[in-house]
Amino acid sequence: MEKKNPEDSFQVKIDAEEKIEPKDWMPDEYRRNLIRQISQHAHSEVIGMQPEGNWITRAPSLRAKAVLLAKIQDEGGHGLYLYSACETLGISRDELIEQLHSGKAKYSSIFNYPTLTWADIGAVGWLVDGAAIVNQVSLQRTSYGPYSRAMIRICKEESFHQRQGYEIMANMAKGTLEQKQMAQDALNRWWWPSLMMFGPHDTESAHSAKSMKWKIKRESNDELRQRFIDKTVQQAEVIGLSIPDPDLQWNEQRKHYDFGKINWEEFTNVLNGNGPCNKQRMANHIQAHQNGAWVREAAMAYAEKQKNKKVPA
Ligand code: FAQ
Repeated sequence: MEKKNPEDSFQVKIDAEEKIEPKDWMPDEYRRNLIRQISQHAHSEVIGMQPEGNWITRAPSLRAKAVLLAKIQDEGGHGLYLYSACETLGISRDELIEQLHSGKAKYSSIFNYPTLTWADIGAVGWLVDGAAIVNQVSLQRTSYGPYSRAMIRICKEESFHQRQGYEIMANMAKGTLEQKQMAQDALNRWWWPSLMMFGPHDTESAHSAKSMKWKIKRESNDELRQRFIDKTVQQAEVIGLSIPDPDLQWNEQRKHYDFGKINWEEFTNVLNGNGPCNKQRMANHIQAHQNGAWVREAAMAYAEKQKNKKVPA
């Protein structure tokens, strides 16, 4: 009988919706593409703690502070699940961090924008977590087992994050005129960068074809972006805020909102390290990593000691 080549058998498994596990054979390019995407995702979760961390000490109430703290800790936890999933592909945590610090690995463009007022914390939760959920619900069905399982757990926590942000926006929108203006201003500044989180249009997306074939990604950048817009426009209406897009219009034929042009020049500029906060975000991460060296060394020394301990007969 003619032997199937491993690429074909791999694709048969993918098409049959079987999960690929760490010890299974996989094409090198599948492995590389996953490492790229999962590590970018992990770095995003961890760098994403910075714009929110900026407001812990200035949260307007004890309740708001406790909720924000819990949310930021969740993001750190998401980073850890994702780094662990990525390590199952044969790359070490040190290499992943090195790739982030050298600029070889990206993190989401959205975290290079500043959080100027408390309303920005609302906008981050509502829009950034809202966009992240749309993307991650879809990724729960990704073909790589450890990534898929991490996503299922992460999605449970993200929906609380989105509500935390929407509650802040809803309260500010029904507050004083000044508070409502702050909420609108935050929406104006975070709307377009949130749409950029979904990546370039499908026709420009370098990795989509392969990632869709291998079911790393289950829906395209444009499909997910459209779903986010359709959901969010209605949420804005409910709290009386307006989406800053004069071209936004319900299209009865498509049963979707049409929307204006995204500024891809701004997106490229941020990806190239020239967004408002890129340098600050990276400098903070490098410094925190260096400051934590003694903790890593102590943990490794303890693990080594435990390994060498004689087991009593
Ligand atoms: N920012 O060919 P594609 C969160 C890059 S988690 C930066 O379309 P792909 C939670 C892309 O890497 C947010 N770079 O790429 C939270 C590639 O460059 P490369 C993160 C971007 O991978 C909330 C190039 O452009 N979520 O927010 C971006 O097929 C609040 C060509 O693009 C994930 O990472 C971007 N926005 O599709 C935490 C989800 N878009 O690598 C704290 C998982 C594209 O060749 C507070 N990732 N690029 O150098 C994905 O679903 C995909 O990777 C996409 C991009 C959809 C992001």
